[in-house]
Amino acid sequence: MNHVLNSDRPDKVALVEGDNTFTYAHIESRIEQFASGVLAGRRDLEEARVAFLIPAGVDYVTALHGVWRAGGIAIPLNVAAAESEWEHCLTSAGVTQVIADAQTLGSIEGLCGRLSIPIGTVSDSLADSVSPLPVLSPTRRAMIVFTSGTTSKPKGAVTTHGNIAAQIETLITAWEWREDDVIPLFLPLHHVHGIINVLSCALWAGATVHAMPKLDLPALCAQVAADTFSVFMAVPTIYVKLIDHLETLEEGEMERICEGFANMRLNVSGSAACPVEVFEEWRDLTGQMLLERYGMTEIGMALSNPYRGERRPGYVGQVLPDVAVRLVDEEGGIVTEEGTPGEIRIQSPTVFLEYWGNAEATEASFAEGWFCTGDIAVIEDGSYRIMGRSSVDIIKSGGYKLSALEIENKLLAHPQIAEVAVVGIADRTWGEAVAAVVALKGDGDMTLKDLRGWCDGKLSSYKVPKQLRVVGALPRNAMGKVVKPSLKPLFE
Ligand code: MCA
Ligand code: AMP
Repeated sequence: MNHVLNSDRPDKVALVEGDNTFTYAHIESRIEQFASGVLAGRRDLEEARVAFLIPAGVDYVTALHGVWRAGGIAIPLNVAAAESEWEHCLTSAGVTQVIADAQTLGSIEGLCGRLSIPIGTVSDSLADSVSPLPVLSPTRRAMIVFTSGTTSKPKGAVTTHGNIAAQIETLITAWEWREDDVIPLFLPLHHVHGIINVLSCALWAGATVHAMPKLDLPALCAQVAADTFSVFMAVPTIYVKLIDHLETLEEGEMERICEGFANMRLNVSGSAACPVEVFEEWRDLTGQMLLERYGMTEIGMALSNPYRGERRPGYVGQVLPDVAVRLVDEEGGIVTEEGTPGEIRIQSPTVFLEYWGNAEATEASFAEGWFCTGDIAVIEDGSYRIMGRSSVDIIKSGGYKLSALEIENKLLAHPQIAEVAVVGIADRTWGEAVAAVVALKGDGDMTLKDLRGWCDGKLSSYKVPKQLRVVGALPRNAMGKVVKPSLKPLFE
């Protein structure tokens, strides 16, 4: 169970990081050294929480797998988060050790000092000799991924080794992952999309991952044009950015890049709805029919268009292997007819164990043993279509799930803000863009620039409002609750 790194061909390149390549055998031995180092004489970390702040690359893989092998719970953190966001993750999960890299160490070591959490790099923890590593059952906790939701602070979703294996296996089967696959990894590695769908599936299959610390479109496209990759996975925003980028290039270069995409065996879109226009523009440019799928941090992937078969634009396809899906209507009845909407509920070995330290939230998220996603869908001609979410307080921007409540709570600390409501407004690039409506104390004014400047360092930059409207008072219903749908027209 703890060997999710392929061991069939040790000499094969597992990871490319800049000019460096790392074989499976090399990574395996580094993981064992690191696991032995963090164990520091103990036999098992016994689910101690080890957080890490490392961009995509060999150190990330070493830390993730090393913590798993040592019996710890791995907590990948957002390398670009604000300090208060890291603090919430470290304290709420009771983190006992932080691993950073040369670049990130400086930004988090002050916080770790204040919280008395030991911090070091991967190299600091590589043991000279390998000690016996614990044998882990699939029911053991393996990872915590922080996810925003309908609460103001992100919750830590805990997956077991068994959950992770099931999340990987269903995709290996459905998308026919192969040892000769090569995939670029530019997605953030504190979310399931990057961690499971790209990195873990590739390393399980014995494929090769090109790790990129961030999305660099020209560099990525040059590699695509050179036919480096066979599989490509991204959020819809990245396809929009690619389409825009391609349109700026001279014809020959654009054609070479489009040809590179055309030659791949698979292009996947997910984490947010892929607009039909994006599907069509991508098909017209590259000939690729994007495979759109649906998932969530708590469940891995659940629905997917087929690898072989019709991929319908605007639909997320059918149920993945070993996953059970039901739709439940507002009265709690199971939907039995096509065309009737209901909330997506999931039962599957891929479904997470719990929210860390939050039994109440865990219990509230299940009904009769089924995980309640909060997403509303309908089946039409055998294919699921996502219609929206049951909560107005969740915003999907560029694939990130953001909590309007979390952003509102931060903005309320602004000395001039009396009332605030945050909503997601339709945006071609981001899917939804964060927009704030504020009522001010006194008769001052506020510009978007002022507000964004004030947010700097207090929130991850992608959560900072992109639009602002100042009003006299927020519209409220008889219960005193802000009527959020009535705010969206302010931005039209
Ligand atoms: C960057 N910016 C954003 C976002 N990303 N604004 C809103 N929403 C965003 N998602 C802003 C920055 O704050 C910055 O603003 C400016 O854009 C440039 O930032 P930069 O980092 O250079 O942008 P980028 O590299 O072009 O990033 C865009 C991105 C990134 C590559 C699309 O957002 C991304 O990697 N998104 C994927 C997220 C993801 O993997 N989600 C999976 C979770 P300023 O200039 O003002 O500072 S969902 C999941 O895991 C489930 C299981 C699933 O189904 O997959
Ligand atoms: P996260 O909680 O960050 O893992 O994001 C999961 C959420 O992203 C889901 O609950 C959906 O709301 C949304 N999502 C993921 N994939 C899709 C998709 N293909 N279409 C529409 N929404 C999606």
